[in-house]
Amino acid sequence: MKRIFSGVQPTGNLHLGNYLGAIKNFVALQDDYDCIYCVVDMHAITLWQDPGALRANTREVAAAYLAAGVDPKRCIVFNQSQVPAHAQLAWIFNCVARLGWLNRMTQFKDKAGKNREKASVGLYAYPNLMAADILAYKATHVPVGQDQKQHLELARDIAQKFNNDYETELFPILEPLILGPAARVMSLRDGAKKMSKSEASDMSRINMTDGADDIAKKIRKATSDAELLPGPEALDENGAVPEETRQARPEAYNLLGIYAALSDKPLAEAMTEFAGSQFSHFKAVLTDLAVAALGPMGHEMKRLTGDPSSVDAVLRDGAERARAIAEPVLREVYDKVGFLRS
Ligand code: AQP
Repeated sequence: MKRIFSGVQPTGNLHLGNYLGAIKNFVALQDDYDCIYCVVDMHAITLWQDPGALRANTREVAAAYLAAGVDPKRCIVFNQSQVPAHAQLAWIFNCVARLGWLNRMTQFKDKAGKNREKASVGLYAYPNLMAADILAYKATHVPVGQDQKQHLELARDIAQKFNNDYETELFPILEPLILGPAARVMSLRDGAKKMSKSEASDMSRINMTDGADDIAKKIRKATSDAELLPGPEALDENGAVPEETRQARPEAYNLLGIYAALSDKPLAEAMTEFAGSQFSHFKAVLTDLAVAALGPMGHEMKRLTGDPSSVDAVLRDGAERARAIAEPVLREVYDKVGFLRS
């Protein structure tokens, strides 16, 4: 069976973008793939994390996977730092990837901002660790949101360069799986920015643990425009929103995309439903849908995080199964590189 690897950083404020862009797809994919879902705690410390908060957030991401429907018996669910092969392989990839490749990564530029000189080396080398995460399991498919596409292309380049340099076919070719109409969920306050954990305003995102009142308030106050909602004739022949059309009304298309993803409908069908409607009517329907989808999951996440030993047991079991796959791959890599094994 083809293998999938994906992960979410335990950096707090898990939101609807993380759910629709990643976690919801994790659940759908577990029937057809051998799935490894990681809480990438080593990625999280590329920016400062309070140790106590990191522990709590690690359990919260694991709880989100489980509450969304990831089955820890069928899938491997674990946190990255419990499997040393990630860091070991990342070092080798630090020596394979080229500086020029990393210099092109837009996420580093965004996250380092103007203070580049003060950014951690880990933040810069983050894509190499991400390549190691995936390739330590020889995973072939990686479900991520649109924002991670550039990192995946880099991971593919690293795998190819390693294979060329060491004259091997050890690593497979990676395929991104960017799924559904909400591969990029935008901020509720500014349709030009992605919904993000680190955005200061909590009104910009719907958190996975938000209650009905907060969800309703955030959707009601979400930025909209003065026009009626567009119909499906705005879409191109593939049922997607042309970029210029989106840029003209980013908030409208963002909310329609969220509606389509939450209701498991193609965007064209969602747009047919609301063509010519007022935002106020659409927002009321969207609120009910979001509360119905997120409410039970938020409750289950809170129940699980209230019982940390049960979450830790899932992570421990997952880590053991992950090590059993990654360690032999790492041994193969070490042999290719020429590291002596006594
Ligand atoms: N807005 C989004 N729309 C769709 N998918 C998204 N993802 C994140 N934001 C959106 C997807 O969620 C997965 C986990 O992301 P991550 O936690 O590893 O890191 P991130 O992409 O940096 O997430 P955030 O929430 O935006 O955090 P900050 O604010 O720290 O940068 C990935 O599959 C990602 O595509």
